[in-house]
Amino acid sequence: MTVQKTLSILKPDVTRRNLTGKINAKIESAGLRIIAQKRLWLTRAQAEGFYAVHAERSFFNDLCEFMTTGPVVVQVLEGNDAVAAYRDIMGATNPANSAEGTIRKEFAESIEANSVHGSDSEENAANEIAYFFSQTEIVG
Ligand code: IDP
Ligand code: MG
Repeated sequence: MTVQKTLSILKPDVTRRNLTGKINAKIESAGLRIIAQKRLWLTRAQAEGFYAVHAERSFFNDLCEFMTTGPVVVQVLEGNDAVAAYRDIMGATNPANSAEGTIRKEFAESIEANSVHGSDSEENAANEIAYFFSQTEIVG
C-alpha cells in the first residue's frame, strides 16, 4: 500500500441537492482524508479544459454544459491507494451498474449527473490536482 492523493469533484447535482456533507461523510468513512477543498462555479473553458481527454466523445458538450449548471466542490483526497480506493467507493460511471453502498448508487441521478469525479490514475491525479490547486492550498 502506498499513500496517494487523488482529485475529487462533487458535481453540480450534489450542490443543487445540498448533499456535500453526506458525500464527504462517505469519503471520510472510507478512510480518505479531505486535505484540500473549495467550492467553485466552473466556467465553460475550465470544464472543457478539465475534460479535454473526452473532447472527441459524443457526450463531451453535454458534460461540459452540465458541469457549469451550478457550483462544484473540488477536493484533494489522501489515503492508502487513494486513487483506487476512491474509484471503489464512487461506483461505476452509470449508476444503473453501480454496486450497493457506493456514492453513485446512492446519490447519482443519471450517467451524466453522477455526483462525483475521481481521478483514474496516479499520473492523472497529479495533473488534475494541479489544475485546481496550488501547493499552498493542500494541507496534509
Ligand atoms: P468516470 O467519471 O467514471 O471516470 P468517464 O468515462 O471518465 O467516467 O466519463 C467522464 C464523465 O462523463 C462521467 O463521470 C459522466 O459524468 C460523463 N459520461 C460518461 N459517459 C457518458 C455517457 O455515455 N453519457 C453521458 N455522460 C457520460
Ligand atoms: Mg474518468
